[in-house]
Amino acid sequence: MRETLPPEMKKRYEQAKELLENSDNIKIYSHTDCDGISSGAILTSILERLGKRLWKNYEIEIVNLDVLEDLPIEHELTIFSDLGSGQPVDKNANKDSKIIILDHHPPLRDIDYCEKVDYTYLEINPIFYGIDGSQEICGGGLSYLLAKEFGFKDLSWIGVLAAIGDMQNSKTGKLEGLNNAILKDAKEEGLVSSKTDLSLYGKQTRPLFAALSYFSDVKLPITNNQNETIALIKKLKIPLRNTNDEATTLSDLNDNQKKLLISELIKMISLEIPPKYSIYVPKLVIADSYEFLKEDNRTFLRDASEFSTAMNACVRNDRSDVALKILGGNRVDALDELEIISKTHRAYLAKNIQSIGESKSIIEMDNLQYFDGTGIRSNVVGTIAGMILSYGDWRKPIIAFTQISEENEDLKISLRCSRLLAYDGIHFGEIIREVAQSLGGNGGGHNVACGAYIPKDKKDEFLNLMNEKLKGKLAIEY
Ligand SMILES: [Mn+2]
Repeated sequence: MRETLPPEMKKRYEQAKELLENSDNIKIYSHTDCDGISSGAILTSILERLGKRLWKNYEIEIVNLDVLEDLPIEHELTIFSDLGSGQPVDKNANKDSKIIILDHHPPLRDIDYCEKVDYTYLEINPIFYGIDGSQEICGGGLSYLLAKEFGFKDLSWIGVLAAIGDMQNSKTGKLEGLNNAILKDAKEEGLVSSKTDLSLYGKQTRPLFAALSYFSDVKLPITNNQNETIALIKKLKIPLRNTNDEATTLSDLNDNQKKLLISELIKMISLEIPPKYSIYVPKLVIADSYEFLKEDNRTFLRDASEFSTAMNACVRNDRSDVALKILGGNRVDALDELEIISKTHRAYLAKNIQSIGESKSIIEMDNLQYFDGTGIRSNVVGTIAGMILSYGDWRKPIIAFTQISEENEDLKISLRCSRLLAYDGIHFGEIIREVAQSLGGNGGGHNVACGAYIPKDKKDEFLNLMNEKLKGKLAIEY
């Protein structure tokens, strides 16, 4: 995988730099997720540093994809980041419009489209150059590369955060290609460190016994059972409290203790899985982890995964303003607000997970399982599905549905699955897109986490079609 920009792509960055320098009235649209908010933060930092704010002449809006359908193009320069390639965003452009798109999603228009229109249209998308937009670079990375044109290499850490938030490392357990080049910049700047680590969520802030209990790619005796995780920790002679008498977190462990835990987990997993999955087991427990060196230890801003969760909590609770402040380095009030948002968010998730997990409302079909998430906000139903997986059967994907919004009764579908299924080659994002489109909806996403929108009366048909499509693809009997 290449770590430098193809010359043609680099040329477009030089053009983008010029457009930014020469425009005064600028609008940024970015996507409502960690990657989108990260790109937005990088772009605003660039504009701030160019002095664009002095005349209050740029604004940023963090939006869902559906607002892009009929957007007026009113500013001198409009920048779309982490979105735009897949939507008709230039529909209302006129000959004076200038548009920049920095997106890593599959493009609707081809690489030469800019030559066919009479306005300035500059689309930078890695897919045009054979670079994989799902694991080599994301929206935040693309925005960082623009910052780098200006010499702002200190923004590289946000590119790393974006990549982790976008799960760009999910296939191999580490950042690769252009993402790795960005990581190198961040290391050179002394902002990020990375190491091979035990792959558990909550390294800095979750007690180890809790972090272990959330393991759900395979149902283990420790899954959702903190008595078992505590017994395991004691068995390995790892102290439950650290030297400061706080609950031990993964970040407190030394290499030897991590090794013990890794080999114990590998043993436990191997007992539970069909042989064909054996080769993937190490990838379930070992992955690179990334730390932000300017953040305090034992805070959720120190570890890239935990930081990305906090950013998602903001955007999903309509508080992208707080996320932008945090990323822009304005921590004074924003940190308190972030704390409250994260807490409320966690409580909302926990309440829903408990009621679904305990009411045994997961319904089994031959090749999938699902639950009715009616009442759950559509922008968190995926997160909840991922957490509910540990109460169901890890051999099958789990599907949840809920109403899109109060005004829109159509259904938002989310699918989550064990990483083992994805490693085994099933791309659920593609399957769900196909099925949703055949029912007049749309969908897509990653192989382990994806979603769709379908008409409200198509639920049963959707489930039956998915069930049918997955026939023979899963290792259910062994
Ligand atoms: Mn993205």
